[in-house]
Amino acid sequence: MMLTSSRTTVALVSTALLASTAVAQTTTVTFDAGAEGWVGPSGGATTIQAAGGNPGANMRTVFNNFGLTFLNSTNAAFRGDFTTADSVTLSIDVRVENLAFVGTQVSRPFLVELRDTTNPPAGYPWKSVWFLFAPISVANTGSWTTFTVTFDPSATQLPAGWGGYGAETPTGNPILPPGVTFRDVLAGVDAMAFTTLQPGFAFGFTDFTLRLDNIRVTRTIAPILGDLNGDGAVNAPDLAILLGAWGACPPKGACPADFDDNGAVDARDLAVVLSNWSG
Ligand SMILES: [Ca+2]
Ligand SMILES: [Ca+2]
Ligand SMILES: [Ca+2]
Repeated sequence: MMLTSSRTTVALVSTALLASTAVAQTTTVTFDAGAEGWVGPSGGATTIQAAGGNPGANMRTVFNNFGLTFLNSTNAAFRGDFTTADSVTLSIDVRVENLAFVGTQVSRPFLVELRDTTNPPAGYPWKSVWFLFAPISVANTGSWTTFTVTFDPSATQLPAGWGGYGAETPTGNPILPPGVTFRDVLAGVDAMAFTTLQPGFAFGFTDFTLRLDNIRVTRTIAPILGDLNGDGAVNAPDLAILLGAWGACPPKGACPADFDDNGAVDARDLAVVLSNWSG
């Protein structure tokens, strides 16, 4: 039997804050359902292997070049507008079997890059923001290693550990184009890449054999006070839930609409919904 869709789970995470909930949507590419849009470097030998992953199926590439890039420009989970989430977490499992330069084992940078290919700056194929993980090598990541980064997609400044691409300083360091913020790029991501090609650096021909598994994106939406059905808006359906629960609500804490936890759904809770009304 073929699995045909991404493994998408919606987790409801309770918070202690006034009975509201945060919603986290996670997509994980385990390679059990194929590549799900992930492609290896052109010219390399990239295959989906049924075994040897973390666990099971995985993507394996054997490649000789300056560096290698795995790209996804088609799977909606890994592109689009990330700024609709309050927090985003990206992660990937890597295992290096061989990473050699002229016969000697070496390390290479490893980064995740979020590319906006729409209206690229003059002289550049895209503008992007990228986060540098620890270097990969047989010594560092010869067994399965998970790399993870969590960020606020609405940040205007580059968060710690992030770089930009699409322009450069007078000394040749890659930066975001003038007037383009972290958030601007995150609002229109056309492709996500995991790559060894760190912007601003040049590398010699390198022999790579490595495996990838569990490429994951989690988008978390913070709780909104007054949103009783968890749809991200405070409006008529929430008012209906509140009115339907109107009155005494023992025991204390049993009613989500009792925002102030005073043992009754009453005018004070109605005021919370009305004051957070988003329509
Ligand atoms: Ca797997
Ligand atoms: Ca709602
Ligand atoms: Ca109350």
